[in-house]
Amino acid sequence: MTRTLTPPRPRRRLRAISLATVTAVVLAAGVAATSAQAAGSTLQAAAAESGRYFGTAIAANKLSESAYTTIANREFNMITAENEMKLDATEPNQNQFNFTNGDRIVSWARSNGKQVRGHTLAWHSQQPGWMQNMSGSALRSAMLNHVTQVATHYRGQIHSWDVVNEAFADGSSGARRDSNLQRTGNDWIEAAFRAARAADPNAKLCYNDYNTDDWTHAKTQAVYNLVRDFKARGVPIDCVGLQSHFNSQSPVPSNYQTTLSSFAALGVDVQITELDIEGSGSAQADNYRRVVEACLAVSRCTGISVWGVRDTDSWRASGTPLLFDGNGNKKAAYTSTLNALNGGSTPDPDPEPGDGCTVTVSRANEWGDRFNVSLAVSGSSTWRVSIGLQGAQSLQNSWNATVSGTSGTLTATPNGAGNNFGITVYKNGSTNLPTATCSVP
Ligand code: G2I
Repeated sequence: MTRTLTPPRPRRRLRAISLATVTAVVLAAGVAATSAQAAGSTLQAAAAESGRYFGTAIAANKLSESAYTTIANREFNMITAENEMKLDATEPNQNQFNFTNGDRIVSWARSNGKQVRGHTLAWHSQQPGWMQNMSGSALRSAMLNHVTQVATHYRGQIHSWDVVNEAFADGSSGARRDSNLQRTGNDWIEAAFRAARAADPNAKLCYNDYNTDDWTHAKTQAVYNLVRDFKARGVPIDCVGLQSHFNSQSPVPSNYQTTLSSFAALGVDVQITELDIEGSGSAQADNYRRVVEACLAVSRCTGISVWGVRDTDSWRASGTPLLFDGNGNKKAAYTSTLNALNGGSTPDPDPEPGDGCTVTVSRANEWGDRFNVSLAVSGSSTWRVSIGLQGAQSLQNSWNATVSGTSGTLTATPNGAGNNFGITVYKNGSTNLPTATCSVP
C-alpha cells in the first residue's frame, strides 16, 4: 500500500517543523545515495567502504596455525600484537632489546598488505622485572630510552602507537593511577609522547585506556581533560584509543557515541582498540551493532579492532566475547557487525557484476514513539527491497516508494520518485535499525 505523509503532531507550528525535517531527511538520503557502494563481504572490505579499518589482536605463537591465519588474513586489515611489543617482551634486560616476536607479527601483517598498531610503549603493567624495581629519575630515563629504542626499531612501519596505556585510576577520583611511572612526575605522559614523536614522526600517537567509554565517568572526563590540555599546549597527540572491553558489569553505554564525538571534537582521531563484548546470540550481536553504528556516526572514528580472532583466542575466552567461535564459524555478532559496517544492508554472498542492486539503511529523525529510516538503492532503477522490522515495530508512514505490509517484513518497490525512499517506524519497544535487502525482480 502507498501511505502518504501525515504530520506527527496536530499543532500547526509543529506540523511545519516536521515537514521541513522530513524534507531534509529525503535530501540527505539523496546525497548518501551518490556515495552508496556495493556491500562488503568481509569486515575489512565493509569498513573500507567508509575509509575505516577493521583490525584484530594477533598472537605470534598462533601464526603457524592455518585455521587462525586464514580468518585473520581474510577479515582484518589492521594488526595489533597482543603481547609481543609490550615492555617485558621487547626489553627483557635493561638495554637488551628483543624484537623477535614483534617482528614476526609485523612481517606477517605487512607481507599480507595489512597495517600495524603498536601496543604499547609505556605502561604500569607487564614491565620487565628490572623496570619494576626502578624509581625516580633512573626510571624516567629508562622509560624514555625504551620509548625511543622501540619506536625507532619500528619507525615507518606503525600506523598508530599506543604510546601510553592505562594511566588513569578507576573509580570516581579522576586521578592518575598510582605506579612507579607516575611517581617519576606528572609530566611522564607528555615526556613519553615527545620521545615517541621524535623517534617515529609519521606514526599517529595515541593515548589508550579502558573504562573510558561512558561519557559521564570520571575516568573518561580525566582522559578528555588530558587530551584537551595536550592539544592546547602543543604536546604531540593524534588519537585516543578506547579499548572497549564490555560485559554485563560494564555494558556498552547509551552515551558511547557522545564519548566518541566529544574526543573527536578535540581534534584527535578516535580508534576502538580492543573491542570485545561478552555474551552470545542476538544480545551480543545487538551490542556489536551499536558499537559499529556509533563509530560510523563519528567521522573521526577511523577504525575498530577486536581483541582476538576466535572466542578461544580471547583473554576472556569463557565469556565468548569475539566474532568467531572456537571452530572459526561466524557468530551472530559477526553478521551484525558486517551488516552495520555495510550501513545496514546485507551483502550478496555471491556478487557478480551487474546482477542486482544494493540498499543502504540509515537512521534519521527520532521521536519518543517512532523514528525515520532512510533507504538508498543503488545498482538498478527497478528493485524490490525487503525491510525487516525489528521486534514489534510497525509502519506508520512511507514516502517515495510503494510499501506493503505493516509489521514483520515489508516490501518496497519504486513509485516513480527515484531510488531514495523512507519510512517512519513505530518503535513498540525496539529502537533497532530495520534490516534491508535488495533484489531486481
Ligand atoms: O587485559 C586485556 C587487555 C587490556 N588492555 C591492554 C591489553 O594489553 C590487555 O591485553 C592482555 C592480553 O590479551 C593477555 O594475553 O594483557 C594481558 C596481560 O596484562 C595478557 O595476559 C598475559 C598473561 O597475563 C600472561 O600470563 C601470559 O604469559 O598473556 C601472556 C601471554 O599469553
